[in-house]
Amino acid sequence: MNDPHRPDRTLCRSALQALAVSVLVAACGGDDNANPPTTPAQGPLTITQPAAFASGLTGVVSMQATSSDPSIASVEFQIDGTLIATDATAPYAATVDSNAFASGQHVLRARAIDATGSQSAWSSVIVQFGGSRTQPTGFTRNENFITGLSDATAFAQAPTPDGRLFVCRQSGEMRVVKNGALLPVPFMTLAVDSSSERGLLGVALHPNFATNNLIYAYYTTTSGRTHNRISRFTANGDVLMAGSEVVLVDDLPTLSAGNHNGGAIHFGRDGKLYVGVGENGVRANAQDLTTPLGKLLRFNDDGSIPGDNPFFATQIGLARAIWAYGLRNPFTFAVQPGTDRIHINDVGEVTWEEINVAAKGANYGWPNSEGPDGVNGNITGPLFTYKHSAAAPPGSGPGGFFVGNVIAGGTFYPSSGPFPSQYRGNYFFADSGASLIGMLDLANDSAAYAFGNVSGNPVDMLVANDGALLVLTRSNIVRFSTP
Ligand SMILES: [Ca+2]
Repeated sequence: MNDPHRPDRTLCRSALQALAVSVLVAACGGDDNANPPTTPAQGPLTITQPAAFASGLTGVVSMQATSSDPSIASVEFQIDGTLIATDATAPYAATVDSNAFASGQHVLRARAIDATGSQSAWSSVIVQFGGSRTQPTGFTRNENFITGLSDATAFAQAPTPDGRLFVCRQSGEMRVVKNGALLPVPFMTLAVDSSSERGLLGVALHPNFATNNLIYAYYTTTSGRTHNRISRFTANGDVLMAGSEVVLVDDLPTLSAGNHNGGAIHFGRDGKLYVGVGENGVRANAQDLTTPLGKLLRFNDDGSIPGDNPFFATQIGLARAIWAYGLRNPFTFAVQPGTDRIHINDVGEVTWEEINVAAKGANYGWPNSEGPDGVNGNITGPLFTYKHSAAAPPGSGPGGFFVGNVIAGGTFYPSSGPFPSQYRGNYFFADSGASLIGMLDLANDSAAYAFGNVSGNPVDMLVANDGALLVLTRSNIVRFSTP
């Protein structure tokens, strides 16, 4: 019987004979159906300590790397893409204080540098820090930055010096946070159907809000029939200018199920309004290009549909607004400041949560694909995906040690700001059920690191005008700042 694994075993045996490096025993695995290598060997350098997928590490963590390459001049050690130390003397070693980092997943890397300055590839291990740290050292987490909300769903910040926050409550109120205080008088109170996952679900401020005072909202109305609607409002100071609602999109389909409404809305760098819409509990909607359900939509700021949308020429009605499809419940997405990059957080069913890179006309696969499963044909797989349950061994699967069940919140940290350089330019995401904040290192193959956690259930995130990371939970706004 043909054994597809035989070539690998042969390679492993010869490698063992040639190098006698004990760590390769684990890398080769004990049987033909072994788990992935527990110690990846990349280039001439191998991290021998800690072991890959080591979990519950606390205190000072020792790192060691070995190599049979005599030309090595020094070895550089990193945690989460940041230099820890350089060691010029074998055995190559460094230490990192796990207490300086949030509990959860971190990535340790090492590479060799020879006398000519030439560098090896990074060797890396994924590990999990234990303990109970809720944010990295040097950061402050204020869980009570804003309290007194309930059933919050989304928020946006005015791009003006006052930095007012507009916060949606599912039950229809939009509230204003001004000078660090929740104003008692709502900006407006919309008549909504807030049963199940319906309600006031999204808010965006016009790019020229500072001069035109235009605010956009996505909410479930029962006007005529039960459906989601996108309207534009005009602010008069901290409250709605009476009678200023202009309904821009009123032909989203009549809802059947109460769940999977999506609801996130944001302006792209192109000045277009992007809208995440769930498949409303009907899986087939996501692949059906005749319905706007299960899609990322794209509109002009007046609610009309841009002629350069990918299906404008082939669809009719609201289906012409489709920008990307194959989504289940894109409850949150985020636009990178200064670029066209958009990350869509698609809430999974029972197995995977995923972050997708938005692209014109792309199909993210639902319901034929979820997370890394079933990605084939024209399906665009996720940038990052994590599971609802731990892999075996924990940390070894896609998503590493990240385990959650509702991705809800994402934001790009700008390329400048008070956060240290290793945090800038990265993508932060939140899981509502696991109450965790993760960070994708976009400069390092989108490796994921634990950033922090919160007590409540996140539903949205943004980077405030002052460079702090704000996490909206159902009841509070949590502020992560430096120091
Ligand atoms: Ca997908």
